[in-house]
Amino acid sequence: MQWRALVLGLVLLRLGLHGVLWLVFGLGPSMGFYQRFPLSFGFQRLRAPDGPVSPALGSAGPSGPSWLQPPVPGAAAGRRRAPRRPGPGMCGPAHWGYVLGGRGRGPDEYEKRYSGAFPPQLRAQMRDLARGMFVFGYDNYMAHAFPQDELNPIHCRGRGPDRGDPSNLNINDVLGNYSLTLVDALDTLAIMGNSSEFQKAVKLVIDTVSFDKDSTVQVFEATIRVLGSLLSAHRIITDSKQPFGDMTIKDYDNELLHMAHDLAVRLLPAFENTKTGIPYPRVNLKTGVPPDSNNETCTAGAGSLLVEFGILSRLLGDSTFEWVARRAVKALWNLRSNDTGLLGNVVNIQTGHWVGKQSGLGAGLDSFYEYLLKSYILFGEKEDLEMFNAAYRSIQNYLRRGREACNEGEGDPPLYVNVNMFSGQLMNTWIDSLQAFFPGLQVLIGDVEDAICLHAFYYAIWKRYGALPERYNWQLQAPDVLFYPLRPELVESTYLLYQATKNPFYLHVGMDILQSLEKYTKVKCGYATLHHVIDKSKEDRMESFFLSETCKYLYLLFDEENPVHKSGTKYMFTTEGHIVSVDKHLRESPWKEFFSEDGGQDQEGKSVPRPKSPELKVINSSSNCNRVPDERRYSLPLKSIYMRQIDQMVGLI
Ligand code: DMJ
Repeated sequence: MQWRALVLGLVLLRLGLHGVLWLVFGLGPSMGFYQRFPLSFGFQRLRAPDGPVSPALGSAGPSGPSWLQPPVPGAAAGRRRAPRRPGPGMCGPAHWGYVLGGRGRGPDEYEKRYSGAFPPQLRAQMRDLARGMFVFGYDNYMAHAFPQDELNPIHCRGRGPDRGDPSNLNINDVLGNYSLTLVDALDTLAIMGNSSEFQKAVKLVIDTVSFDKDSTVQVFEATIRVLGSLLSAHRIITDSKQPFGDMTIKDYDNELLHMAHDLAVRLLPAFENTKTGIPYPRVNLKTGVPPDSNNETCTAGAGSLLVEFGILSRLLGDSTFEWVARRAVKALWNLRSNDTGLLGNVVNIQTGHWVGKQSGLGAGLDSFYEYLLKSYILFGEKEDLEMFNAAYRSIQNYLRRGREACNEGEGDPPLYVNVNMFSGQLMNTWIDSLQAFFPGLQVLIGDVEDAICLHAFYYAIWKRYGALPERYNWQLQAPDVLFYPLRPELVESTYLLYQATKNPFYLHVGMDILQSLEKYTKVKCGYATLHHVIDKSKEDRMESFFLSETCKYLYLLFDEENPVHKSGTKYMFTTEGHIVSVDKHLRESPWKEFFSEDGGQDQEGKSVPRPKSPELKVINSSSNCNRVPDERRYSLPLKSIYMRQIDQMVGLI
């Protein structure tokens, strides 16, 4: 009798205990007794670390993810809510690990791998690795390729324009016979504090580079890689504060600015004889627009010139350059769809008809969006911000698929797809590696949460291949286009997200990227384009953006004390990764009345003050999370259950 009472008592005690746990924490169903009751609290419907896929989490199964479905009309309209900024919880203890990860079993695999602090020694090691990567590529370029444009890193040779095959645009659009790699790398030398090499390189550029060349180049490429770099280096040289060390040049007489002017004048013919004001895609630096020129241009190519042209105009006090670049942006903007507000990716510059109706965030459109915002940050013209905000709304309404919030809720993670600009209907099921820049742009506007999710998707693809395929088909869970030319976009977003969140997760990501670059792309004389991200075969090409962007962002990610994010100066990166300081002189345009529709005045003729610039997250280093002792643990920026979901959706696990 006594033992029966004891058993009954124990059973009642257990029931009571489970009841309390169930009511307070929702832990009941995981315990044997309750397993038959399909209770459905939010997180219990998500997949346990080793459990089956829950329909509530979304579908990477045979029917495909929900990204195939059109967004519910108007559903995303309100998504541009007050952006959720990373709160103090970002740096707090990993409490989600208990709730979502390995309940009762300690941190799950993601937490084990990513939530630990990043020791300062490891960080310094990674910074040195990034610097070494740049130095190896740069020194080999100087030894084997200069004064040619690019380094062929496998055969240790130089490469210039393909004169034998003018239709080889992949080469000829970029290589102008103007020592491209040296010019493009100038400000990376300064950022790495290498004043002697910076001074030597600037003198070489001044003494040996000429734009009086019979080269037909793409206006966009010449602008972002060459013009932008010359302007950036000029500003570094003439900066009275010299935050990177002594980067002054003896007897400097604004030569780089004059060179930038010379180049821009040679690009100007592209803006003539065009009925829409949208420029021709290519010019010959000696003779202007070729007689057989193509009338079709991509939106990003024609509409992402304003930052460099605007800086040049404002430094010279000559409105011409900004005027033509701004006219092109407005012409494109006026051609957007009345229904969706979206732009296509290819347009005829004479008729204004859209030849390519695909609207997405990657190739053909990427930097168009980027420069609407960055032009505003730099010049403070209100209309640029208005265009950007309207574009961002259309992107959210028509391109964004998946669950509303990145870090909570059910369904597939958010993804930005390619749609028809007029109907908003899905055009294909791939995303490209260029789109990986977008989380960085979202950081600048403060939409950090969405940035975290999109970045995580691209990082999952990187983890799968050790690189980013040029196009990845999310429905097939396989690459559509297999090469990886050492692009910077994922590193760029990683760096900007780290600056915004200070979450060491992004240092782990950077280390991962750095190590796979070393492993898969390093060759005898530099770093080589991956021809095939699966078999890791290579092409003998190292594009100039590898030194100007990829190495720079990796270095900055690990160089905590760098003046770019330490000094009182605010820097912005051009689309080619060149730094420009944001200062009030660039915001003083003497010709404002020509550009601004309101002429700087309200309807009653009173002058309107310039809008304040948004606070740049990139220079906000108020958090001290990077200085915590090594044993600290951090909550992951994206809950581990969602990381797992994304890894499954790209076929990684
Ligand atoms: C670079 O030239 C620039 O980042 C540009 O905006 C896009 N393409 C390359 C890098 O991928």
